[in-house]
Amino acid sequence: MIFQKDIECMDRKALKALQLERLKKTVAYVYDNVPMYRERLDSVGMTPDKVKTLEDLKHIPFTTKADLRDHYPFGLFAVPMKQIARIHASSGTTGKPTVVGYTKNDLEVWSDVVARVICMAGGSADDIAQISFGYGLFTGALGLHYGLEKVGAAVVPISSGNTQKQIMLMRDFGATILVSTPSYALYMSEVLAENGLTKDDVKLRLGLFGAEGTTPEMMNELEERWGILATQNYGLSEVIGPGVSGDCIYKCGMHIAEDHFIPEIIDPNTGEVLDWGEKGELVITTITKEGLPLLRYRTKDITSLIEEPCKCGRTSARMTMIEGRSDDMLIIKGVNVFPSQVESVICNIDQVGPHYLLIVRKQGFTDTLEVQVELTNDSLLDKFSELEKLEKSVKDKLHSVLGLDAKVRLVEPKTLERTAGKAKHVLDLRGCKE
Ligand code: DLL
Repeated sequence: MIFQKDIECMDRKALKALQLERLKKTVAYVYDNVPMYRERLDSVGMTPDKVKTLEDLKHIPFTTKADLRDHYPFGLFAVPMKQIARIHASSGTTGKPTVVGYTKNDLEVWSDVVARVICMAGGSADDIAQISFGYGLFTGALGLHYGLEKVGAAVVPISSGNTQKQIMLMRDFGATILVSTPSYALYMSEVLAENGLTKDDVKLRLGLFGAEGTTPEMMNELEERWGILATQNYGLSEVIGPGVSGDCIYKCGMHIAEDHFIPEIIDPNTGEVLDWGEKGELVITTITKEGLPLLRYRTKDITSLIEEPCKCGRTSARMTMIEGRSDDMLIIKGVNVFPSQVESVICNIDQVGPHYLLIVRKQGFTDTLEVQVELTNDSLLDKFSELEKLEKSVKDKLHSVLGLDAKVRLVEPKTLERTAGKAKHVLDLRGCKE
């Protein structure tokens, strides 16, 4: 039974009682087994016996990525190594990766929450799922892999890259589900077209996309290009990997597995807890994990929480599409800019997109933003005045959304870099000598 109605549609009062019971256990568990947590909890007087209500959570100090780095590789594990059954890591762009460990039971919970996400998006044992995430230390591929197996789908662990082969096998095997980052699904659709094929030549019906930011516009684009229902799911290695939350078929916010993770929203600057519905940084406390339990982990992801019940019948809280990461937010001439805002604009202009790159430079004391965006076809290339008009129109639309003047550079189709994993949309050259 994959739709876990008793949990997913639980009365919220009962759910909160379950969360409190598990929170108390977790605080006692980390106090006894993780020296960093014992020290931290002692330092604020939050010994386990002080946790009486869910509101007491706010008295517990945050955990950050820096804590994981400072205790690299296994210093925050709460069990001896012989109980660790799997190790994953998220690739830091610089330095050492963030290392996470799972006990056998954690792996069970993980495949369970991923199975929920698949099931709520409409995946079932009738599906053939092509997993085009890179296999390895990244949690995306193996996370979805075990969840899909639990659902009973036939799994094709093709991994990422070799896009021609992806298209060939997608057709030959009749994949009905594609699992990838949104940006790789977009690139694959281009390769499909380059092969003279359309969505009618494949059997895909559902996209399970995640691991990077996206926008409603990009999801619509993917639905059109592939003829699918494009859903997204969210998670992060530190917390478990994919499976923290996911879209149901109504796509009105990603349902959070609240029986395992307690979400909070905070002001990223002050750390103050915000009301549900307000936008801020997502903070997660794990309440069932054994290997690497985390109290109030700061995800850096900007979202808001919805508590009203969903049309699908699930009562679990939902989180809105991630607007960006607080550390991805660019401050240009004092204005806050998220790459997702640029994505929304360009996806709504027929002649350009959806690939783009933001380049930020410092000229003298002034920040400048250049937005490189691809023409959708090369028929405009030798029509100077039309190109100029288009450039101005993109610039105006960007200005109205960002409140900032950006230099727009229209580039030839298929010239911006494609990736098989998480897309990189920003090149911040401030601080570099060009
Ligand atoms: O990306 C886990 C995952 C894999 C989730 C596959 C969903 C599907 P990390 O590599 O540790 O783990 O990166 C976590 O990726 O903090 C977000 O910033 C971003 N992210 C993940 N899912 C989404 C999403 C995996 N649906 C970081 N929308 C997170 C926006 C996402 N950002």
